[in-house]
Amino acid sequence: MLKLYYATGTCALATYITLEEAGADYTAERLSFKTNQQNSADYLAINPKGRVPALVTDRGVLTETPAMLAYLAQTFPRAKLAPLDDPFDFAQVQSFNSYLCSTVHINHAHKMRGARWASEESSFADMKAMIPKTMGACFKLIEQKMYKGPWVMGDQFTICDPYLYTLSTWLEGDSVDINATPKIADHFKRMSDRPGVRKVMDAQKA
Ligand SMILES: N[C@@H](CCC(=O)N[C@@H](CS)C(=O)NCC(=O)O)C(=O)O
Repeated sequence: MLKLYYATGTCALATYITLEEAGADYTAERLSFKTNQQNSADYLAINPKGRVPALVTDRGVLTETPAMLAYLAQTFPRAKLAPLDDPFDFAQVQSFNSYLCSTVHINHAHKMRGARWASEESSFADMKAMIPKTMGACFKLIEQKMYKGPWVMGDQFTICDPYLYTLSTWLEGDSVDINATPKIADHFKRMSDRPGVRKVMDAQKA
């Protein structure tokens, strides 16, 4: 059975939702960032990066969201969560998810995790002040140039959708108005109504 390590309000939500959408048999264990559990000896033995998510499989531990999402799409092909038999289409899925991971998520991280890149208080303030601009610009680019509709990749719901939804949940806290990107606002609403998404959001609150 698969086991997901997650914390609430984090990028781990994308993998959590995808486990549901895939119909996977899994358990989920919540870590507390308040107590810095991601850096506890027990958790570092699972994921030495000290980050969530981590997915324990029967072959070993996987980290990095795009890798986990692709693994789930390939492991549960009947859920049709990616165009697995078309190398170009699959690469487009990976391209979208890589952008979320390597650019959008990193912009967001400048709010709480500035100490990764600087040590002066003034640097933190400067980084935080940039977030509405950088996150807003990323979401505009997604809306105008990347999003196909009605799902991210077009007619097929894919592993891009839970990931975009997850990062969209951060917009309000980042002072970005989701309604400035109407297609993504509509995507957010439709994702929120999916039974799997509701189940995961409720489980996170419990
Ligand atoms: N590239 C990784 C990023 C993982 C990551 O940075 N996770 C954050 C939560 S969104 C975390 O665990 N932060 C804890 C910390 O920095 O101490 C992925 O996409 O899975």
